[in-house]
Amino acid sequence: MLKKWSAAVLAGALAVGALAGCGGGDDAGSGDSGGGGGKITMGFSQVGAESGWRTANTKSIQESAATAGIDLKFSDAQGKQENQIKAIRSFIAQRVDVIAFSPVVESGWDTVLKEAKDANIPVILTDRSVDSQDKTLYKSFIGSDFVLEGKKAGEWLVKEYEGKPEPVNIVELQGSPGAAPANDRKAGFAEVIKADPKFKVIASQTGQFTRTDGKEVMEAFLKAHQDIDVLYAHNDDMGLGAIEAIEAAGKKPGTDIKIITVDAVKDGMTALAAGKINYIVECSPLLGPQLMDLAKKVKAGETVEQRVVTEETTFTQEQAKAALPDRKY
Ligand code: GYE
Repeated sequence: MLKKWSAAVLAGALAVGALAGCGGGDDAGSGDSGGGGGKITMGFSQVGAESGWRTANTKSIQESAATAGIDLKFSDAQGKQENQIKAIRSFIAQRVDVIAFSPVVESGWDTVLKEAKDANIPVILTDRSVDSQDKTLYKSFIGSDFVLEGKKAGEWLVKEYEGKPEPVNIVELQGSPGAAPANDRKAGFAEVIKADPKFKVIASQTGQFTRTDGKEVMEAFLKAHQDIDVLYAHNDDMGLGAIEAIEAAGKKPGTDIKIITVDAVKDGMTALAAGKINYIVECSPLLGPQLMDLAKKVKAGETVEQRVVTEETTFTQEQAKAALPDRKY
């Protein structure tokens, strides 16, 4: 039984090594790579490379690890929870000092997090959280308040249509199924708009947080519904894909169909400044520096806050024009 388990861990370790394509193989199997020398080793499992947000987030983590002198073992899960579980098991087998990851989906983490806890390896969640009831399974969660983001999107809409009694037909492009930002951005938005029955979500489907799917699903929405007033997309990339579909259908994005998105990456902000998007709720991907600080504190045995909420704002078209020249990502 034990043998079988070890073999599985080893297979996982090899798979992750191959996936990550980075160094660190020299200390594999040495027993305690994080022990001596004082240099912290962090195993990080990233969701994938689905969006501009994700690209900026990966860059932030890699750069800040280098700056902080932390040895980063980076693994890309390519959007699959099973890959993340394999990566985490491999990090445990390698005895890294800290494990950090951005969970692809919210549920199904208890077993592997328990394995990390039993191995005495602290876990820090970044960007997205898990729905585990046992909060001792991780030290901290640093990331945005996605429900609040959805609420901010809804609040803009309510203001925009204030005093106009006609029904407002909304289509929604959801993030990847089961992901915390998809669940929460939907919930926060729904909570705000339900106050007025004139707001009607006439179609809501996943666009997987990608441009390609955003475009495809919007094409289908446009074919099925002649009377779309508003698009609410859970990220910029899906909104940008949808803009292509709207233009191809001979409509004017931002005018014929109002568009609200979340993230505020450069491409989104450019479309906002150009009048093709109407409002963006910011979600910051620059989590690297805070994550490295947390890792150092956790390694030093200091107590850290269970929850660190990222500071964020919102952008109108005018604000986007002003902010664009200095936008870093
Ligand atoms: O909004 C989206 C990305 O988890 C906050 O994931 C992140 C989301 C982000 O793919 O663009």
